Amino acid sequence: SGPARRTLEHDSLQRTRRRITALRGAAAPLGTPSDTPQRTIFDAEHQETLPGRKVHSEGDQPAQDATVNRAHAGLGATFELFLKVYGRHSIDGAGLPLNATVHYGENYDNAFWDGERMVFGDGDNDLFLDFTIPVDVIGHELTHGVVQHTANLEYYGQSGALNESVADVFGSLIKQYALGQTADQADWLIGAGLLGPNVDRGEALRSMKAPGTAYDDDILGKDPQPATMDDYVRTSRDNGGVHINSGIPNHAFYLLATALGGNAWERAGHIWYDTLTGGELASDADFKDFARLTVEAARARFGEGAELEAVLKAWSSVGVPT
Ligand code: ASN
Ligand code: ZN
Repeated sequence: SGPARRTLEHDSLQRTRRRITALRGAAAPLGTPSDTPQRTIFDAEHQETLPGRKVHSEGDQPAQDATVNRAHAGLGATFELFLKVYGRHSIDGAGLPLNATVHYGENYDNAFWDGERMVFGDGDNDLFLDFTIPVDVIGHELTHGVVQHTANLEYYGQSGALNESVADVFGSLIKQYALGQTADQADWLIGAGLLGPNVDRGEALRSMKAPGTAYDDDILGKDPQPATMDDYVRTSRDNGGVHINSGIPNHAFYLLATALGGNAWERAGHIWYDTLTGGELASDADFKDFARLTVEAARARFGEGAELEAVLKAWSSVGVPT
């Protein structure tokens, strides 16, 4: 007995602990969420019943179904951006498992976040193709989950357009991060590759660079998005134009990111992320409230400098006061 023996026992205990740790894999301190996603993909088999049949779990071999694999990969790309760039563990910041349902409905021309999961239609192959094709659309839907767990922006009017815009901003950043594109290299389109053969004068669902120009077609008509407050659309349709007036904050982000240059997810993305998660953004915030908070976020993170100047200029260019 004595000190020598205690040391031996201690060393042996440490070795055992190290072995257990090695066997278990990543040793996260208690309470720290995992740095890897927990993804599950369900198949609605063309019904509109959720969640559908479980067809793929984390760690499984790739599926036979390319749609399932795209959903799995897109959730992974989104998880990675939020974790590696912003230090956020999944949708709720605490490692929430990510669930997605594919093949929802018959010829279903949309994708959505239902409060608990991402849901993707196959499209009708005429207007739209499979909604898992564009990674920015997957990122958009998952970001609706992040918004729900943070500012919880009400899905109506300007707060709803901000909810939509934040989903587009991070959707686009996920694509840019995955492709390693700088702000100048990015296409700033949402849903490129999604439009079917019948939308012959369109390239995407929305353009952050040039809102109002993503498509111009006999069937869908003209992309109704404004780029500035001069063209703000007052409507009761679309929850008060949430997918329409989102063009304005979308364009402000585009102007900021391209003015700063480099990787948009770094400085511009951080300012938006801080605004969304900083605890000051009210659920009924309007464009002006959001813009003011981006100014404060830029100042808090980067001080009085180029970032702050660029944020002020971006909002002023789209006609939103700060
Ligand atoms: N794809 C749309 C969206 O995520 C669905 C909707 O209108 N909520 O915004
Ligand atoms: Zn949306």
